[in-house]
Order: sequence, then structure tokens, then C-alpha cells
Amino acid sequence: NENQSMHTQKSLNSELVAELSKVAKSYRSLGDVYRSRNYTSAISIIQKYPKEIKSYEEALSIKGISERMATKIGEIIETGDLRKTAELIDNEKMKIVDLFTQIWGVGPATADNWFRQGHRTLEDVKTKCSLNRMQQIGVKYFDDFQKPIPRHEVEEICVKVTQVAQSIDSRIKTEICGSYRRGKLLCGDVDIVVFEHNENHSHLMQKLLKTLTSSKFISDEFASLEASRHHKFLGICKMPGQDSVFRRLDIFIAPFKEYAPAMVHYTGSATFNVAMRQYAIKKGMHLSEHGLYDKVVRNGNFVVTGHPLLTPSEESIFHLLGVPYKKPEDREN
Ligand code: DCP
Ligand code: MG
Ligand code: MN
Repeated sequence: NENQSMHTQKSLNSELVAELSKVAKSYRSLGDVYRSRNYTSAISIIQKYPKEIKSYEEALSIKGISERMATKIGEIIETGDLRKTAELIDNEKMKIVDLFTQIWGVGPATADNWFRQGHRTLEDVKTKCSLNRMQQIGVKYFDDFQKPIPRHEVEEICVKVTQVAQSIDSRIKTEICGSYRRGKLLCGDVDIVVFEHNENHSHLMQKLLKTLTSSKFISDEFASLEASRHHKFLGICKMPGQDSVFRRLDIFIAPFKEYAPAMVHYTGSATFNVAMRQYAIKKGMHLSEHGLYDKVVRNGNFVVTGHPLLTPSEESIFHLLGVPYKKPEDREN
């Protein structure tokens, strides 16, 4: 009876096939096509084999099964699984979660969730996951965002923003902060702080974005909270030209009178800023991008009142906090 024998045949070595399939699948998602094919071809040979495979020797006797493969089959027969499988699946998971966290706007928790939901590739994420605005942009420009930005391009992007800003108000000054100011040769994004005399920045921000968007320099905007949109732009820009790359661009507008605290804040690093704020708290002070305050009254983490201190320079902020001055290059952590 053909049918019955097919059925028995299928269940004969099904555990073996299941175990080998896991390995093949892991190798495939790890990008090891060669090993993955070795396993899939062994699987199809085993599926055609008419008897239950009971030993390493029997496996080795099957045409097309190599000695290495027979060893693996022997291990599965004797122990029920392959030591290697668990390890491989761990590697696979690590590699994929790592890939997902490289998407702008995706943290480890989201990446882990997506993996557990069965997503394995960027294509899966693109087509099957519900993405917030940041993640949509992250997926759209995934390849470009993998490429770090050399300093000269950071400077070119700043020249562009500065020209437009100064055409709106000639007294405007801009500074490149972030990793660029800390001296990094390659930057993840471009952080530009635009200083103006006005304290309400919505007029400048509107005009700036209108011009930069209509000239196609800005391609996307990450719709930030409405409340901060007047002084913070997070989005994507691209220098003119066929070969240019889409780049992450952040523009922050601040009033001249907050020059030093803004420079400290936007120069970072983020870790360094946390440390600086801790020093402030220990002294009963509060440090933000707007200023340094003493006589601070807190309600939990929320600062209720404080008295602003004069901070004419970055040095003065360090001095008031009682910590030795650090040049931007030394503010990594
Ligand atoms: N910043 C902060 N806290 C955060 C994020 C940012 O204080 N959680 C500040 C300090 C950072 C600056 O903003 O240096 C710019 O942030 P980026 O995310 O652009 O980080 P970097 O410019 O330091 O590095 P990268 O090259 O990855 O952009
Ligand atoms: Mg940056
Ligand atoms: Mn940034």
C-alpha cells in the first residue's frame, strides 16, 4: 500500500528531519547559505530513505550523507537533539535582534518582541509589523543610515542650514554639536544648534523648514511632539546630487542668552550629560539645555523652582558645578 508506506516513511525519521530543519533554518538566517544547503540536501535524502535510521553507521551507509553529517545524525539519534542547535538558535536570535535594533527608532524590547512574533528579516518588519513614524523612516532609509557621515559632509550640511537661517535673520549663528563637536571622524547624524535673539523660535523654525523642504534638502520630518516642534526638528536631509546619501539631521533652535548651557547639552555625549546633571543634583542645582539653576526645589524629579545662574561660557558651568573643565573631545562619558 503506497499511501500507507508514504505515511510510515514520513514519520520514520521525522524527529531527525525536524532537528536538522532547525539547523538549516538557523544557518539560512545567519546568511550561511553553504551550510544551510548541506542540511537541506541531507534532509531530502533522509526523507526518501525507506527505513528508520538507527545509528551513525547506518546514516553513513546512505548515499549522499557525508561523514560529518552522519556524525550529526548519530548525535541526534543518541541524545535526541544536536548540541549545536540551541547554540545556533541563540546566535540567530542575537543576530536578528541586533539587525532590528539598527533600525532608527527600534530599541531592544521592540526587536525582541518582533523576533518572538516570528519576524526574521527587514522585509518581515516592513510588511508585517506596525511601525511608528520614526521606525517607518528607519526602514525606508535603512541602507543609507548604515553609512556614517564624514566630517566634511557634516560641515557641508551645516553650511546649507546656516545660509538659509541667515537669509531669514543675518544675526543668526549656528554651531555643529553632537559627536562632530566631540571630534569624531564619523558621525551618526548631524546636530545643528541655531542661535537667534528671539526667545520664541516658532517663526524661525517655520521659515527654515519651509525653505529647506521646498528645495528638497529636507525629505522627511519625524513628526515630533507639537510642543517641541518650534525649537526641535528631527528629520532627514540629502545634499543635492545623484550619489548623495540620505542623512539624519537634527536642528535645535536656542536663544543666544542660553548659548553655553545649550552648547554643553547638545555636545553631549548623552552619558556625559547624565553625569553632569548628577553633579548638579548633588549640589542642590539643576542643569538643563536652558541653564544652570541653584536654590532648586524639586517635587520628585520635577523641578518646581530654581534661581538661574549666570553662565557666560561652558567653562563657567563646569566651574559652578565644581568639576574640572573637559574639552568636547573628552566628553565621551
Ligand atoms: N542628548 C542627550 N540625551 C539623549 C540624547 C541626546 O543629552 N538621550 C544630547 C547629547 C548628545 C546630543 O544630544 O550628544 C546629540 O545626540 P545624538 O543622538 O545625535 O548623539 P551623538 O551626536 O552624541 O552621537 P551620534 O554620532 O550617534 O549622532
Ligand atoms: Mg549626533
Ligand atoms: Mn542627533
